[in-house]
Amino acid sequence: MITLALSKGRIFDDTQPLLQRMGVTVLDDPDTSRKLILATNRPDVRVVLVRATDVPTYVQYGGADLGVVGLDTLVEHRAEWSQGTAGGAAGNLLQPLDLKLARCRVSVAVRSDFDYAAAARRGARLKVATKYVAIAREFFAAKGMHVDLIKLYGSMELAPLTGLADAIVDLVSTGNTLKANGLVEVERIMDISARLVVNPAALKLKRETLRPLMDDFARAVQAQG
Ligand code: PRT
Ligand code: MG
Repeated sequence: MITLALSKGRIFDDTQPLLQRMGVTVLDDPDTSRKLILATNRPDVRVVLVRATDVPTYVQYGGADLGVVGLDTLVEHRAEWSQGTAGGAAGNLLQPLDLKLARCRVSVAVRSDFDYAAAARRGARLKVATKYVAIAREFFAAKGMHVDLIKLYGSMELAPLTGLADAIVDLVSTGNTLKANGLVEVERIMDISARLVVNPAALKLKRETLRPLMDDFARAVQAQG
């Protein structure tokens, strides 16, 4: 049995056309079913639904053989892991494939009335709220900017509006959310897309079924253009 970890919402939805092209159909609808383990039309392939931030953990520990996760989440996971805060000992993650879906970017945004460029020139110490502490730390360190990072788990856009922070580091895709909240994008940190991650031990033990499935993913990505 091959277990594929997906998160509900964007990642699950965007992965479906890819799976369809591979001839894999998920038989339950995660929006109406309460099941966390979903069968597919292939008796040897099943899907498990986990939180987006838990996908790397599931795959790393072998709770799933492979998974789909945003590069943002993967980079943060790796940083926590190397700092030893993710706990435990498990195999590494193979990241064999850019699935080119759920695309967005990690950016710095501020209130439209905040002069970010001037603050940066002055060497002002900025308060930055984000879910992406590792990505933000690395980015501002490379720029030589001093920042106080404030970890949030959601609704980052609210932080500059309430005075919690001067800036946020968050995902942007259309930019509509920033606009609706009177924020502007001032720096683009990295481009993001979903990645297929694989458990290396599973690749050894289940090579005969897992390798062809990975090849199917690669072909489906190429076909999607
Ligand atoms: O929701 P939960 O806390 O369970 O987890 P999650 O928020 O990590 O999951 P989810 O499903 O929201 O996102 C999963 C992955 O989708 C992310 O890790 C990204 O790799 C990818 N992705 C692609 C996005 C977006 N685009 C995106 N636009 N994830 C989130 N957004 C949010 C963004 O945070 C902001 O609030 O959408 C808003 C901005 O969108 P625009 O179009 O208004 O700019
Ligand atoms: Mg979300």
